[in-house]
Amino acid sequence: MTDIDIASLTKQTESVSSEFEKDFAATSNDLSHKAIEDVRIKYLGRKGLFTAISEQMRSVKKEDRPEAGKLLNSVKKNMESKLDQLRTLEKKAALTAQLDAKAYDVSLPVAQTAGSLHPVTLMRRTLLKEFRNLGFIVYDGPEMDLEDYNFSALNFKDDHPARDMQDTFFVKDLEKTVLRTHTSNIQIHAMRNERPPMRVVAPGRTYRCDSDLTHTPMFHQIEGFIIDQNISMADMKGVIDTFLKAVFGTDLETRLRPSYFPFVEPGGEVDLQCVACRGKGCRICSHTGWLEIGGLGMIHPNVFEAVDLDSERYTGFAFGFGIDRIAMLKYGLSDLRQLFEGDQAFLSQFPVN
Ligand code: FA5
Repeated sequence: MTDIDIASLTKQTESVSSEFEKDFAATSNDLSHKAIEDVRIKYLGRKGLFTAISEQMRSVKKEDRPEAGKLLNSVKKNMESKLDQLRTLEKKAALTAQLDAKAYDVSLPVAQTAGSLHPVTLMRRTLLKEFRNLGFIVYDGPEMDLEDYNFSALNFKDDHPARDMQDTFFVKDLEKTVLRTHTSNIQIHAMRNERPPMRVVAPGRTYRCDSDLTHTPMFHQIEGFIIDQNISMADMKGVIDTFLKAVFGTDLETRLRPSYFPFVEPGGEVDLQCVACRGKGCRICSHTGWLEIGGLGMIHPNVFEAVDLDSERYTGFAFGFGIDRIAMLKYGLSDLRQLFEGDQAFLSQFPVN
């Protein structure tokens, strides 16, 4: 094979580069994923024009090789960076087209758009109405709280995995402070402020490092508990059955199964039949036919001790349900994250009140 000198290699790359620049300009004016891919394949593909030149490297005269290497590298870098530019332009154009297709007329008079309530607001109101009917008072409390309220007083040991950075948002520069991972912190606030008999519900925002079809990093829970003398699991089952029937009627099956939470003993979880597949098993319910909506149980004596209540004298039960999950099931949503995308077309399907 005859040796190739640097002059001949330079000539070839100039010719291919100039053709590439023409294709680059033409594709910039007519962007599509396919057009960009075609340019890439034409030059950098297995049988591409640039690839063919770089394959001649083996035949370049030994003394010309360092210079030839430099030349080919810089041509290739230029091509790759221009292809990246085209990809960015294509993404921008797609986004603009998407926004244009959903253009809102911001000059429309307010009276013509009735507005609607967010599904989570609708569900929170439904739940609060039912619990008020059952004699509960509504309590509020901090979303950013001390670990003591969120974990320690609730009988979470220091090495409990929920305290891990992977699950919990810790507040930077504020020692022992977290975004509450559940509304159970309200149990401690309420029990330290009031004395039994108590019948409390507390809805609110909660936070965890979580995101998939049935989890969002910010979500809503409703906590509830009753403390008095002689409160039993039968009372707990009565309250839970009543509120589930009020929300879902007899439409969906529910089940109660044992589970562990450090602040209750015994503890359990409530599952609702998956609305999407009616219990057959699908992607949304991880093929189990059920979706978990919350936890519950009899309040642990260690919790009473942490708030100076006599656990010989008082008993109680507590529960914590995901409001968004209940809304998801009630309104038949296939992805919980829809609730927080702010899509007006989705939100306007819900009633005004
Ligand atoms: C708790 O948070 C307990 N505090 C519940 C409890 C209260 C148990 C009182 C006993 C007594 P859990 O981690 O399972 O439990 O969450 C409760 C519910 O919140 C879940 O069933 C689910 O409906 C909802 N939930 C949890 N994480 C998310 C999330 N990332 N996105 C949306 N909903 C969630």
